[in-house]
Amino acid sequence: MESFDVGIMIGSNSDYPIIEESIQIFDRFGIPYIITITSAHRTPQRTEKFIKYCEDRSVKIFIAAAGAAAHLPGVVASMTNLPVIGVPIAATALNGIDALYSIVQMPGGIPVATMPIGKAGAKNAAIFALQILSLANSELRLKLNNFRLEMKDSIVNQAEVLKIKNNNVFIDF
Ligand code: RP5
Repeated sequence: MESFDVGIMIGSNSDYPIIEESIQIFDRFGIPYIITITSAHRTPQRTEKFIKYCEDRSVKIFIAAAGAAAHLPGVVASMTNLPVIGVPIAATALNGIDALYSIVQMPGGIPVATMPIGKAGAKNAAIFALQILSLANSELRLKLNNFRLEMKDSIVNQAEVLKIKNNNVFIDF
């Protein structure tokens, strides 16, 4: 049977452009994932079925992204003992604050690791998942270290460019 490391759920097709940030990270790191659309409110039985499907295929972490009254991550967390990462999406007039509050305020005992609203949250959800997976995977840990170094180099390069633009008045050290 095929196996995956991460199971991803989005509440609607309209959430897909946000969760693409997670997918790009998993593709870059070569991590096998499986993704579906399922809603806590509109398709609760489908959500439960997908969790079981993933657990049977060695999934180790779930990512659930949803907007509005975003109960998907909490409902997933209620149905599994695997770690659940929640991504709030801006889908209503409340711009994601509704989803953030829905996801972050879990009752004691059923945790959801809540990420920032939107694309940064989707990206961080994937990186956080990689960090968990890297606890048992030294090769992945090395890749994550290199990823950090690339980010560091990019900031140092930005500072260098700004310094040149400002006739070296901009202070770098
Ligand atoms: C949530 O409602 C979904 O996660 C989505 O973010 C939002 C709007 O869904 P659609 O009306 O686009 O299906 O359940």
